[in-house]
Amino acid sequence: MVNPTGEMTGPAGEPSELPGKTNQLQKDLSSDGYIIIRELLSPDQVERLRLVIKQHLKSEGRYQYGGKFQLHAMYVAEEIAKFLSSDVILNRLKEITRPLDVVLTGECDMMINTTSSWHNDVPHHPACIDGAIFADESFRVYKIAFYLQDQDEHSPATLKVRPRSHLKGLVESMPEKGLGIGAGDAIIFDVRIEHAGQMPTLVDRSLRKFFERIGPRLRLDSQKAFTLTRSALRRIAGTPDRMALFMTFGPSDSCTHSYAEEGCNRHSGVRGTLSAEVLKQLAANNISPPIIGKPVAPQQVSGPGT
Ligand SMILES: O=C(O)CCC(=O)C(=O)O
Repeated sequence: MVNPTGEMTGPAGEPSELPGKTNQLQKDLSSDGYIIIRELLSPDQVERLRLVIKQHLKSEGRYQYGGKFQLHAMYVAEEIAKFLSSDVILNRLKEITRPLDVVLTGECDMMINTTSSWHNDVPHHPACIDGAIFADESFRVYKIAFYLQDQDEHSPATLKVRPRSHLKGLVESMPEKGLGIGAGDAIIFDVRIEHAGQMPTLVDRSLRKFFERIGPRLRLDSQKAFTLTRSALRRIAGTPDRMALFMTFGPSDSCTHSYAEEGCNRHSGVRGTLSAEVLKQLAANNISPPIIGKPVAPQQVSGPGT
C-alpha cells in the first residue's frame, strides 16, 4: 500500500522513479492483485462527487442489485469525465502502466447502494474459459475504485478481496481481506481478482426474490420496487448512502485491447462522446478516446449486402 506522501511519488503526484524500472505500485499490483492509494482526493472533491452521483442517479441510471448504477458514466456526466481525466488521476494511472501509455477501456460505472457478491470481472473473457487468463503474467488490466465514504476493514460495506486470487481464478478457499479505506482513498485492483462489495443480507435476498415473483403479476418493475423498498429501509435505519465510481484501464498492449474488445461486443450499442476539453486533456497525456463507446469505423459497419 502506498501513501501519497511516501517514498514512491514526487510532488503533485508525479512519478518519481526512473522509467523502465518496476515501481512499488506495479510490484504490489502484480503480486497481491490490489493496492490502496491513500488520500488521493480532497474532502471537497469527495463531497462534490457524492453530490454529482446522487443527483445523476436520482433521475438516470438503472435499478439493479438493490441500488442504482450508471454504466459508461464518463459519457453521461461531464464532471465525472473531467474528474477521471484530471492530472492527479492520470499521473497515477501512468505510473502503473509505464513504460507504456494508458488505455481507457471505456468501462466506467457509478453506483449508489448496490450489493455485490463474490465475483471477478473477467467471466466473459475467452481466456477465462480454460483459466489461461489467470496464468498470464502479461495481463495487466485494472479497475480504479473511488469509494466516497469511510469503510473500515470490518464494515459490511467495504470492498473485500481474496489477495493473489488474480493468479488463481475463483478460489473460495483463499483468505479474504476487507480493505479499510477513507473516503478520499483510491483502490486499484486487477480485474481478475475475486472481490465482493456490500454483500446482500438475508432480508435483501428475500426482498429481491419476493419482488421478482410478484413483479410480473402486478406489472411492477421488480428491480425498481426492490431498490425503493431497500432504500426506505435504509432511511428508517439511518444507514448513510454508499457511493462509488469505477474506471477500467491498462497499458497500451494486446491484453488491454482484447479485454476492451470483449467489452465492446457485450456493449455493442454504446456510443459516447467526450467534450473537446476532456479529449484534449487525454491527448495531452497520450491517451486515446476510450475504446468502448468509440464510433465504429466505416469499414466495420455492416449493411445490406455485406
Ligand atoms: O459494490 C462494490 O463495492 C463492488 C464493485 C464491483 O464488484 C465491481 O466494480 O466489479
